[in-house]
Amino acid sequence: MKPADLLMQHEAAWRTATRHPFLDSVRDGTLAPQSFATWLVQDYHFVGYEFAVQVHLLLSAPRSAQNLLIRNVAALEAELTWFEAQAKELKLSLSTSPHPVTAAYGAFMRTFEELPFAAAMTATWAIERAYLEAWQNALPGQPMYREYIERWTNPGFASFVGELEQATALALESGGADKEAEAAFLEVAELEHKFWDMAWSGAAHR
Ligand code: HMH
Repeated sequence: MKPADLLMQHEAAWRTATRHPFLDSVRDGTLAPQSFATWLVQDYHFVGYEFAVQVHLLLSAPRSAQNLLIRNVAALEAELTWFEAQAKELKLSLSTSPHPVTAAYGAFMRTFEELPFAAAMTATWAIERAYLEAWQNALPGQPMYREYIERWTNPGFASFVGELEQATALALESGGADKEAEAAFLEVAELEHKFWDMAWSGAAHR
């Protein structure tokens, strides 16, 4: 099994992960400020969890994936700094509690430690691939969201996601982890969908 097979075989699930009224509203400029604020604060929490999980994954990664995973960890740390600056500019507090959906995503990512490396790598790729496609679906987007859209649609990010896909394909080559990899992929698709729903509803975050 290859990563591309997962995208094809689970096209419907993947669509719900990467197409959403939230993204349509980023595109047409009708997004409620509360929804955007919810997304921003919850995504900050999400990236914090993802960072910690990726540090762990790096420790158990095969030699061939270490360079790529180090760059992923560095990118996630830079993303936390970026989110902190965005939040400051918009006067949003980041010291709020994670929404249950965000917490569930964090709990899922912490299971990567128990998964075969190929399955953890599949999920790692799927998480980034989901954001690449989701924000591409918001293009060109309203000027006020330009920086956000750019972050996950720029060619550098797209090629990084391509590298994650290659490393995932390599890890999956032996075929021993296909079942776990497929389950992890589907879990990412579902959690991405729930994450957009949560942001869209503009759930209060205290
Ligand atoms: C919910 N999925 C979510 N947030 C992100 N920042 C990414 C994926 C990409 O890192």
